[in-house]
Amino acid sequence: MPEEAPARDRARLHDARTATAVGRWLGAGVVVCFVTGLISHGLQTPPDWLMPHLPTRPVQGYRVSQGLHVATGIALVPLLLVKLWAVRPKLFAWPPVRSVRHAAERASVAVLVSAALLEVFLGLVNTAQWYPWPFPFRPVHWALAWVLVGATLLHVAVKAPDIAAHWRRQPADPLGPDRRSLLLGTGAAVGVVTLTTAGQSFPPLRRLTLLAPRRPDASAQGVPVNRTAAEAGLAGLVAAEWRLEVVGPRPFVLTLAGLNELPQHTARLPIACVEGWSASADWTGVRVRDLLERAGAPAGASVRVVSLQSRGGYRVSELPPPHAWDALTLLALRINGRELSPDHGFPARIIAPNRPGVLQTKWVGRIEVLS
Ligand SMILES: Nc1nc2c(c(=O)[nH]1)N[C@H]1C(S)=C(S)[C@@H](COP(=O)(O)O)O[C@H]1N2
Ligand SMILES: [Mo]
Repeated sequence: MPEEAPARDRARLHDARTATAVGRWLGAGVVVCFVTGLISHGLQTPPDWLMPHLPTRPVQGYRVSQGLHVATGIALVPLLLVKLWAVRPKLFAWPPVRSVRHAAERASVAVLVSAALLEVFLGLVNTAQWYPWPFPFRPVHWALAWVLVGATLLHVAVKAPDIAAHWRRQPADPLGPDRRSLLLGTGAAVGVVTLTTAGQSFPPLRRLTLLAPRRPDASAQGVPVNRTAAEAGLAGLVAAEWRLEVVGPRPFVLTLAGLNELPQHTARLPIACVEGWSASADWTGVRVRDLLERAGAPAGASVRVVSLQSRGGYRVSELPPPHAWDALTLLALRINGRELSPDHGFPARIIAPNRPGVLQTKWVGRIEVLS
C-alpha cells in the first residue's frame, strides 16, 4: 500500500546504519574537542612539572587549537540532535528494562546522553560569555569532559558489533532518498553553523559571522574587548601616577616615560580567547626578558604578572619560563602603532606567543620574579 511507504521509510532512518553514519562524525567531533580541550587546560592551568616545557611555538598554536575546539563544539550541536532523533525509538523502548545487562546498558546511555548535552550546552553558553549558574565553568566543563569521553568509549565498546556491521553501507540496504536527505541535511546544518561562527577566529570567514557572539574586526583598535577598563575599576587611571614595579634580586621601579625609553620591539601576535574568538595585532613594547635581566632574575625563572585590577579571576597570571624568556613576549605599550586604549590595558599589558587570552594580563602594575 503506497500510503505506508513514508512511515516505513521514516522507521528505516531510526536504524543502526543511520546511527553509525551520524555516530562516527559525532565520535570524531568528541575526539577533536577532547584533545583541543586538553591543550587548552594544559596551557591555562599547567601542573608544575609541565611549566618548564610549555611550548611558545607555533605562535598561533593556541589560536588554532581553541578555534577548532569551539568550532567543533558548535558542529556537535546538530550532530547530537540528529543522532538522538535517529535512536529515539530505542531511548523510549518499552519495557524500559529487560534484564540486568539491558539495565546497565541503558544507564550508560543515560550518562552518555546527559553528559553530552550538558557539556555542549555549557560550552556554547560560555562562548556567549553568559554564566547563568552558580558553579565555575572551567572545572565543571573539565570534569564532564572525562565523564563524556569515558561514556563514549564504553558506548563504542558495547556497540562495536553493530558499528562494525554498519560501518559501510550494505548492498542489501540501499542509501535511499530518505537517508541521503537526512545525511545531506545534517551535513548542511553542520556547514551552516560552522560557516556562520568560525569567522570569530578565522578571518577569511569574518563576513559570514552571523551567529557568533563576536566579530574580531568590529571592535576597538581592531581587537575585541572582554573586560573594559570601567568594569575593572580602572577607568580613572592617570598615566603620570602609574608605576611599573619589578620585584626580583635587584628590584626597580619605572615610570611610563622610563619604560618608553627602553629598547622597543614589535611582534605580531594573536589574542586568542578561550571563548573562541581571536584576532592578531602588531604589539610594541619592552621585552619581558629585558626587564628580568635588569632585575637580576636567574635564567629560567618563572614570572608572576599582577594587574592593578583589585578583584577578578584574571588579575594575576604566571609566565612559565619558556614564555617569560621568549623574545616575542612583551610588556606591550602599543597596539597596531597606537597607544593602548584603556580597554586594551593602558598603559601596559602582557602579550606572549601561544598563550590563552585569559593570561594576557592587562593594566600591569607589578612583575615578580619567582624563584
Ligand atoms: N587584568 C586583566 N587582564 C585581562 C583580563 C581581565 O579581566 N583582567 N581578561 C583577559 C581575557 S579573558 C582576554 S580574552 C584578554 C582580552 O584582551 P583584549 O580585551 O585586549 O582583547 O585579556 C585578558 N586580560
Ligand atoms: Mo578571554
